[in-house]
Amino acid sequence: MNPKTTLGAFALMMVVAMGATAPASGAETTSTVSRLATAHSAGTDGSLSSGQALLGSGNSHFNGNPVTIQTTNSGSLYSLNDPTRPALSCGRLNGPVFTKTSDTWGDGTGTSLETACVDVMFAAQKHWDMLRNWLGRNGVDGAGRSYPASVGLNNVNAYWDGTRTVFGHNSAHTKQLTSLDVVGYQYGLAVYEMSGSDDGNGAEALDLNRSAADIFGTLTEHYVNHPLALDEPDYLIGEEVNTVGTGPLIHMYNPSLTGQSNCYGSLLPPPGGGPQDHWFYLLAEGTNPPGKPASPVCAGPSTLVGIGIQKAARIFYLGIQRKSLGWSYARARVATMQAAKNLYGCPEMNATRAAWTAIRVPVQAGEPTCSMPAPTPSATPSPTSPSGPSPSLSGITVDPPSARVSPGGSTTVQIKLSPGTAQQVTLSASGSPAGTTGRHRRIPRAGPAAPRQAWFCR
Ligand SMILES: [Ca+2]
Ligand SMILES: [Ca+2]
Repeated sequence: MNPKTTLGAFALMMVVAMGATAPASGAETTSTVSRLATAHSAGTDGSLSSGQALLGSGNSHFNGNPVTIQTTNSGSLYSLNDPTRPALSCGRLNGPVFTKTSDTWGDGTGTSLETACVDVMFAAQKHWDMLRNWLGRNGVDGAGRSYPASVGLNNVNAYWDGTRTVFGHNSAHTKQLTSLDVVGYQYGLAVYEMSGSDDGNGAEALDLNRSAADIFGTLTEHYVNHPLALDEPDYLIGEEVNTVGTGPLIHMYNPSLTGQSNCYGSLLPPPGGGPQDHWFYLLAEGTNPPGKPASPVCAGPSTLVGIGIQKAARIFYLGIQRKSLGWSYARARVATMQAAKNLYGCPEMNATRAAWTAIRVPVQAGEPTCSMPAPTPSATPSPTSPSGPSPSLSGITVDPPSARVSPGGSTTVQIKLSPGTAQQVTLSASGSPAGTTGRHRRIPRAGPAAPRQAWFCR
């Protein structure tokens, strides 16, 4: 492969490991691999082996009526299988995927499990689209696949078990826990698990994991962008389902409102994710966003200006691609600052740093600065292999400098020129280990934050 691209913005280099049993040379095999291979075996994900992709009509409980969901037709039956997002399906817990002779689903009530699956399919499909359109990720697992969902858990709970998402009901038995943020949360746990590498079970790692799910749930809600009459975007978790009868479980702009920590250094068991939730809000929205809740700071300057949720999302997402054993708030600070610098530049990196400081994660040794090297117009980069060294060409950065790829999975590195440079650069992939392929594509730089919507001004 020897394509050319002009890197006026930035490009993504994706390295894909082929096969399910032969790890790429230099790549590490993780426990995730066997689980993925099992989940993807024929028949275990509930998907039909063949069928025609359709747009079904759903009567949802949380997302309006009608909603369009992707379904499958096979013979005389329609089913809640999504052939365009492989392995995504929905059925009763320990039962089959829902099927029927018409492609109209649900009755809009909070107690109907078929309706719950309408909401799950809608939310999971939008979550997938958000991953693709905002973050450049190919599916929940990063390799073009999702996971089945089950509804009807007879418990006030919802969870991701490593092979599927499962949804129960609220304490009043009036609603299923299938709102946009709860579904985005559960599939977000899957995305987080399959980003970077295993982060262990340390208290900070668990806290950051919980928060990452909050962020993915919130991103799903913002991507869908429902009007106020429905499940409008916010930085609350569980506000629509009223899980235990006390309203939202998390207020990301002020986690202390539900007993979580606002600040690093005072993590409260069990892991609640409060500090990173708070960081994300401060980065995206700042301390006093018009029409949105104010957010306090724990340290540093009292006023922060947000950079918008899509930029914050991409910085967060690129940061977690560096996740590894012993993941911590300190390492998340460094990783996201590097991500912000590579994706956007100094203003965004400074905003990322300010948000960490504001939740009391202190300055770390080796964190990036903004003294960018002078560009070299004639430079030609040599993109990294997944385990290769970081290129150090003047004016060109590759992030992350290395990554490991599970068999069947992929990783993405970003290649960016210093601001102010626009030049013809030849990308080539060479020295790839056996069983891997490399490809690159150009993606547009994210534009300015979307205009504030009227329904935020309440
Ligand atoms: Ca909402
Ligand atoms: Ca919400």
